[in-house]
Formats: sequence, C-alpha cells, structure tokens
Amino acid sequence: MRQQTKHFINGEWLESTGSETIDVINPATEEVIGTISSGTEEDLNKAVKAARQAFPSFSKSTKEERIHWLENIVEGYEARKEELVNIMTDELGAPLTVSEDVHYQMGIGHFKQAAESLSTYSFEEERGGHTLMKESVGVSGLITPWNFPTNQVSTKIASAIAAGSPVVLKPASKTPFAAMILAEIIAEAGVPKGAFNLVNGSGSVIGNGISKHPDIDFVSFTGSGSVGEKIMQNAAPTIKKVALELGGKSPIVVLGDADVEEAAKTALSNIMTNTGQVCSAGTRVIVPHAMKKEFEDKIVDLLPTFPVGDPRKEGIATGPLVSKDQWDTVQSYIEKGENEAKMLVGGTGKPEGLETGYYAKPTIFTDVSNDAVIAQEEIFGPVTTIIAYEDLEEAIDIANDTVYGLAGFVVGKNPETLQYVASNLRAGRITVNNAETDFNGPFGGYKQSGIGREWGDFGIEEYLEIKSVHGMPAS
Ligand code: TAP
Repeated sequence: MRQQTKHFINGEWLESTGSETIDVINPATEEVIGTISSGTEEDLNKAVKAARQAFPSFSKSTKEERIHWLENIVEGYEARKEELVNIMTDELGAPLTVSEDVHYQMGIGHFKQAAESLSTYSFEEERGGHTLMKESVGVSGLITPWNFPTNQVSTKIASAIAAGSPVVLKPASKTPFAAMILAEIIAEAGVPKGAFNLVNGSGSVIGNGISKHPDIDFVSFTGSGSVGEKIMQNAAPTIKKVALELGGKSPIVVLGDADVEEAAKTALSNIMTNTGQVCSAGTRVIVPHAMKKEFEDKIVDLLPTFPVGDPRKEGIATGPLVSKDQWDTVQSYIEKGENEAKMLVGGTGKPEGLETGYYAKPTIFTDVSNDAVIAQEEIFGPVTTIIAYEDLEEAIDIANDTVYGLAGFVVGKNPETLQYVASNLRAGRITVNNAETDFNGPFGGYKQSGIGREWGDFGIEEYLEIKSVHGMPAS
C-alpha cells in the first residue's frame, strides 16, 4: 500500500493542510493500492506562490540550463523504468507490455524531444522593423487525465521547462503515482525549487482552483469536453490563456485499394490499445460498401489476436477499463448501440472468466449510421463502429461529420488518394498507413477537440508570450 499523502511544493514534499484522502484503485483487482491527499485551496495557494517566486529567475534561465535539466530528467526517468512501468500497470490496468512500449516510451519521448527542439529554437529574431522576443508565459497550471499517466504529464512539463514557465501540476486522482515518481525525478534533475510543484486532489477543488487562480497565467488541460468548457468559463474573468486537449471520435478511412487485413488490424489496435481509452482513437471505421462484408469477417477473425485479461499476465494485449464509472459508461453506450446498429461481436457485461476487475467485452457494431449516438459520442472503451460509403467524397463527408477533429487515419495504397484524403480531413493529426509517431509532430484538435497544440516546438510555443520590440538599440 502506498500512503503518499504529501504534495511537492517549493522543492519539498509537504503534508497537506487538510486531512481528507483519496483511494487509488487497481482496476484489475478492484483493490485499493494506495492513498493520496485530497489537497486544499491552501495547498494550492502555497504551490502557486512558490511558482510565482520561481518565475523571475526560471523565466530568465538559459537554453543550455533548460537542456541540461531536460537531459537529467531523461536520465532519471530511465533509471526508474521498472518502477514506472509497474505502477502504470497497477494504477491504470495497462498490460505490462503496453506500460513499457507505449506509456513509458511516450513519457520519455517528450523530454528527449523538448531538449532537441530547444537546441535549435530561437527565442529572439530580427524581423526588419522590429525585434521579436518569445518569453515565458508566466506560471502555468497543468491538469491531466488518467488515460496516459506519463505521456500527458510529460508533454506539458517538458514544454514548460523548455519555455521557462514554472508549473503547478494536478495529476488525475485515479492515476497519481506515476506523476509522483516523475516529481522525484524532476527534483533530482536539479530543476530549481518552485519551478515544478505538484498538488494532488480532486478536480472540483484543485482543478477548479487552478483554472480560476488569479496568479496563474496559463492553464493547459487535457480531459473531457465538459470539464474543458468549465475551465474556459473559469479562466474568462482573469483572461487567462487556455490550451485544451479534449476528446475525439476519429475516423479511419479505408480506401478501396486497401489491404483488408491491414485495415482490420488498424481498426482493432485503435480500440484495443489502452482498452480504447485514447483521445485520438479511430472509432469510426469508414469502409467501401464493396469491402464491407470482407472487412467485417476479417475484423471478427482478428479480434482474438488482442487477448483481454490480467495486465500482469504474459501475452495480454488489453486490460480492464480504469474504473467502475468508466465501465458503467461503456456499458451504457453498448446498450445504446444494440438499439442503433447491428452488433457483430461483444455486448454488455464482463468477458467470461474476468468477473473481478473492470473488464469490458470488445464490441464491434456494423451498419452504423454516422448520426447514431455510438458514432457521434466518445465512448472511451473497446468499442468501434463500421460505417459504409459509396464514393470517396462521401467517405470524407462522413469522416468530417462530427463535432470533433482531433485525429484521422487513412489506410490504402494509391499515393494521390492517400494525400487527397489526408488533406481533406478536418483534424489536427492524420496518420497514413500506421506511420510511426514523430514526437516533434504537433498534437491537438480542430473544432471541439480543443484549442492549441502540444508536443515538440509547437508545444513549447504554448508556454510562450510574443513581444515585438520596435527601435531596439543595437548592442
Ligand atoms: P475529466 O473529468 O475531464 O478529468 C480530467 C482531469 O480534470 C482530471 O485531473 C480531473 O481531476 C480534472 N477535473 C475534473 N473536474 C474538474 C473541474 N471542474 N475543474 C478542473 N479540473 C477538473 O475526465 P474523466 O472523468 O476522468 O473522464 C470522463 C470522460 O472524459 C471519459 O469517459 C472520456 O470520454 C473523457 N476523457 C478524455 C480524455 C482525453 S485525453 N481527451 C482523457 C480522459 C477522459 P480528477 O481526476 O481528480 O477528478
């Protein structure tokens, strides 16, 4: 049992000023694995004060100092690999291989990328009539979700350090322990005291407090659209800069010349990796009418290649959902889907033999209309929808007929058609034929998927203000 009831404030682990705690549950066993503090406004105020005090010197730190801190974090992160991998399996329910190959790698990728981007980044530029300066945005408040415990936290912290912005982080209370290990790594990396602070607690107290705080200049939030909306409202009275990375209902456009097996694998990995709890997951598979039957048979055939089960067991691809609430939400969408479309496989309830743990049955619906609830709302579970199209223009219309625009996928062969579809999808990140992730590629959404971009140089720019100086004397 982890009893980690302290917050990291001004370079020290401090007891909370309140006595309330939050239990952290292992979703595979339904057992409590630890306790954190439910922080108070007083805790938050202390952290914001520390960040404000750190601002003058941290914002003026040199590029070399920031690269040095980022590289030290990479070293510390590597040294604690086993611990990070294990805790993410316990608090999130990710299979060990997913914790290592996806979560661990994504976390470290952002720190490496930030150091690399910084090495060629220019904070000052002569532009003819003026000098352009890019300066730290001020104190940043970071609010993160549970679905990628290191990735979501690392992309924000790495960019903030690169930009010289002191931060106050509130990790998701369902998965706080990976972030607490990261706090220890950051402290040991020599990052100045007060530049990184972590306050645990509920969204309603600490998250809400961050988005309203008059001494926080910028809020970077990742999570649900409904909380994103509240954050914008809370930030409005102080005209706070806000970046939001919200949900998605991303399309996978399968072209007529696609390899059916490749397309089916793509569709499955989108809902089975991280148990479908991925904001950018492709969950509307848009296939040509002529291919539909073959595609349906293939996806059902390949489903057993993603075994669901105990995340600590070898060979398991997909673990439980993160919580009972998330399980209930997914069940209610599957119930809705049963009335809206044809279910090929899956259904409500738990898979056989997995009665303990928040396991859901991978569920595939076909003959789905794009205006069905299951095709329009983010389910955040191992559920997908197959939608048929007649011609490419219809496929693109269906793909873009959503309030979201976080990601899109295209599978096929003809280069011109792939380019045409990629350039016509209204979304912030398009992946063609399962291309590898580039950590310098901006990540963020069009439409209701959010505001702003994370990752790489665009991610750093979120934490910068722009100043134009006219008549700067030559030095
Ligand atoms: P959210 O409620 O959006 O939680 C995300 C983060 O915001 C957590 O740190 C949460 O704190 C905090 N938060 C909650 N209420 C807040 C408030 N009023 N002000 C400021 N911060 C607040 O997500 P969830 O409940 O964990 O999941 C609900 C649904 O959101 C999911 O089913 C899924 O559809 C979507 N979701 C999307 C994403 C991404 S990456 N787009 C990630 C997770 C979930 P606590 O955790 O301590 O409550």
